[in-house]
Amino acid sequence: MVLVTSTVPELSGDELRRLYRLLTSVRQLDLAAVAWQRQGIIPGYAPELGQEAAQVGSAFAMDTSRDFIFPTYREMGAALTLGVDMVEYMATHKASWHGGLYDPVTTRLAPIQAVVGGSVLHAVGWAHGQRLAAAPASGRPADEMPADGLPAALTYFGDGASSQGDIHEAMNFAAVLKAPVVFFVQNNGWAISLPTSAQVAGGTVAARAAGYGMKALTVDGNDVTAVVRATREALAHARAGLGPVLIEAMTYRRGPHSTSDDPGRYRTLEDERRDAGADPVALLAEQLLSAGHADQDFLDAAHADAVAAAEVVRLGVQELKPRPGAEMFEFVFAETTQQLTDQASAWRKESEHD
Ligand SMILES: Cc1ncc(C[n+]2csc(CCOP(=O)(O)OP(=O)(O)O)c2C)c(N)n1
Ligand SMILES: [Mg+2]
Repeated sequence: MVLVTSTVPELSGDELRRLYRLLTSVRQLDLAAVAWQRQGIIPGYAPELGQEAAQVGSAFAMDTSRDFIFPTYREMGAALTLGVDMVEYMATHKASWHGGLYDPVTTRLAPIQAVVGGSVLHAVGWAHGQRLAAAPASGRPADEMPADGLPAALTYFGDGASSQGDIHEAMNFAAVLKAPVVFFVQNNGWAISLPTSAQVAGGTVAARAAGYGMKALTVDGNDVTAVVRATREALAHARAGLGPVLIEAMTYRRGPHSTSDDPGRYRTLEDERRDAGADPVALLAEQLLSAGHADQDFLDAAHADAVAAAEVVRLGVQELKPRPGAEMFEFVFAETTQQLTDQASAWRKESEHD
C-alpha cells in the first residue's frame, strides 16, 4: 500500500523527535478542546483523534516561506505544525471569528473552511496563479520552471468530500493546467455517519487520479514518517511542473465527527477497535525507542510540555472577547462598495452596535 520511493531520504533522528513533539502537542490540544466543549468554554469542535500523523506529516513537508495550505474544519494538526497561534486558531471554535483569527498570508494557512470540498477549489486557483506568476511577461503559465521549482499548494479534504462535484472540477482543471497542487485526502473511514464503502464507489479515492492522468500515492496515514516522505515526493513532482499529485492517507476518525455527534448511533466499539489501525502517537514512540533516537524520558517530557501548552491555550481562549460587529462589513472587498457602506450605516442605526 505504501508507495514512497527510495529517492526520498529516510528521516533523521532530529526530524523524528520534532515530529513526536508535534504529534504529542496535537494529541493533547485535541483532547483538551473536546473537554473545553464539554465544560462550556467553546460551543463546538471537530476532533482529529487518530489523524495526527496524516496532518502533522503532510504539513511538516511544506516550505512555509513560499507554499500555501488550504485546510478544512479538521486540520488543527496542520495548523499547529505550521506554527499558527493556537488561540487565534481556536477563535473559530469559540465562535469569536469565522475561519480563525490568524493572518493567512504570514502563516501560509488559508482560513478554516467548513464548506466540504471548498478549500480544494481555492488551492487549484492559487496554484495555477503560481505558474502564471512564474512567467509574467507571456501572460501564460510558465513552461520553464524556476531553478528551485514552483511554490506549491497543499489542500486537504475527506473521503466524503471526494464524492462532491467540486472535487472533480478541481482535479480536472489542475491536471489540465499542470497546477502545482498536492491533493491530500484523509480517508478516515467516515463522512459523518456514512462509512467510506457507502459513498466512495470503487472504495478508493486514489484510483480516480488515473482518470485525470494524475500521479497518486496511497500511504499509511497513521505512520508519520510515511506521510512526510510521500508528501515530499509529491511536492517534488508538483514543483517540477509535472502536474498535481493525489495522496490518499489511510487513517481513521477515532472520535465523533464533531462534539455534537454520537458515533455510538452508527458504529460499535468493536468496529472502532477492528478498523482504527495503529495509534499514530504510539507508533512513532515505538519507532523512536527501537531506533535508539529517543528514550522514555524524552517521551515523558514531550507529553508534559504538550499538556502544559494546551493549558496555556485554554487560558487564551477563555480570554477571547467578541469581535466588533462592524467588522462583518470590512472584510468583504478590498475596496468597499457604496451598497455595503449603506448597509453598514443602516446596521449601526438599527442595532446601536459599534
Ligand atoms: C458543501 C457541504 N455539504 C455538506 C456539508 C455537511 N457536512 C459537513 S462535514 C460532512 C462530511 C464530510 O466528510 P469527509 O469529507 O469524509 O470529512 P471528515 O469530516 O471525515 O473529515 C458533511 C456532509 C457541508 N459542510 N458542506
Ligand atoms: Mg471522512
